Amino acid sequence: MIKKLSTLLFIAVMVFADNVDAQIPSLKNVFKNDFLIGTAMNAQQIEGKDAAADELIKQQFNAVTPENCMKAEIIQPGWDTYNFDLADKLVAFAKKNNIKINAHNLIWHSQLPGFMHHMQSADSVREYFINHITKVASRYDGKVYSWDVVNEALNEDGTLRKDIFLDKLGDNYIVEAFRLAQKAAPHTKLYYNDYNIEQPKKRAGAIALIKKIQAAGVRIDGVGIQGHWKAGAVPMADIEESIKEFSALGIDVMFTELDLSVLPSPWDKVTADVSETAQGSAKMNPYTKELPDSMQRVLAKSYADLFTLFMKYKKQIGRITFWGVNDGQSWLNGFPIHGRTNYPLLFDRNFKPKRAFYSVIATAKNH
Ligand code: 9MR
Repeated sequence: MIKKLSTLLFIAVMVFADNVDAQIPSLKNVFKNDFLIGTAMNAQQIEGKDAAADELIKQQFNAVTPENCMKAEIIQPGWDTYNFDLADKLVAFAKKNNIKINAHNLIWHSQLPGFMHHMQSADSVREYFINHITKVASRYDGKVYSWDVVNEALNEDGTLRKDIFLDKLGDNYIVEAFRLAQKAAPHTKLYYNDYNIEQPKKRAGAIALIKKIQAAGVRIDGVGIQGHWKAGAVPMADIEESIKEFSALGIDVMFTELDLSVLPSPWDKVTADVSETAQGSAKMNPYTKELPDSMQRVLAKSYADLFTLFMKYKKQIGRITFWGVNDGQSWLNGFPIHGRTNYPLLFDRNFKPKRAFYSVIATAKNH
């Protein structure tokens, strides 16, 4: 019996070792005195159907953000009909493994429930807005560490995005979202989250927004700079300036969806607006077999530069979250062109650490 058990254990260890190497350094450990290190979790991983990813998450990360399962279309699929199944599983996984959850998100113009799409009445939008925030935020108060209360509310020029909430509720809706979240989730940190807010105009818009929330006497604890950038072209000076300016507002700064695309962009702009897609071509998908060493180096250098900067401002930075566990699981394989092979993260498609992983580790004090 004991022999049988030890054989089984041996096989299990071999299978595990095949995917996740227990010997590699751990991001969460090497940065434990600096900031939280997070990853996004998809449904498979939350359901426990991706054992290798789950092992790597436990080994490397002390923060997780649900990639999709707490978004409105999933958590409230029908009017006043909620589905907390996956979100509750995530809470259980995180509790068991001592991981902090950044819940994502309460108010966002995208991935709204179907019933919102043609909603005309301002009263109905208001009812949805109040009920959704109150119900979802209060359920997870004390169970999640933080909420992205409002996500991506700004245009590139810093003005407010013309979405259903602005249209029906007016330009105070963001302050109201934070006020409702503060009431429903008194033990949860409350954040504003967006992409490109390191860019000067959009950053100025975000600062004005945060000041407006603060001036209303409403709590906002932090700002999330998403960090969807390009390897070899990371806007370092803008990022540094943003850390300074946002932290001067007395709030935490987070990098919340970090990934560095290595593929050519069909446009001359950087965006994470999922409504923008483009046509594919072989030229646009140059590394279908593997990422050449020259590009691995570019990626590693960009990550090293970023983490060197993050370490410089570790007092101001609360968390760095990567948007996915391994390259094969990144949204960037499908955006802005479907079916490409991208390599934006620290772990390859077999969960093996890349050169970029070691370049990040090397920036830590205790590696
Ligand atoms: O990674 C997410 C992807 O699985 C979804 O299909 C997509 C749909 O909107 O959302 C992605 O995550 C986004 C995040 O929630 C907000 N910032 C931009 C992210 C990448 O699109």
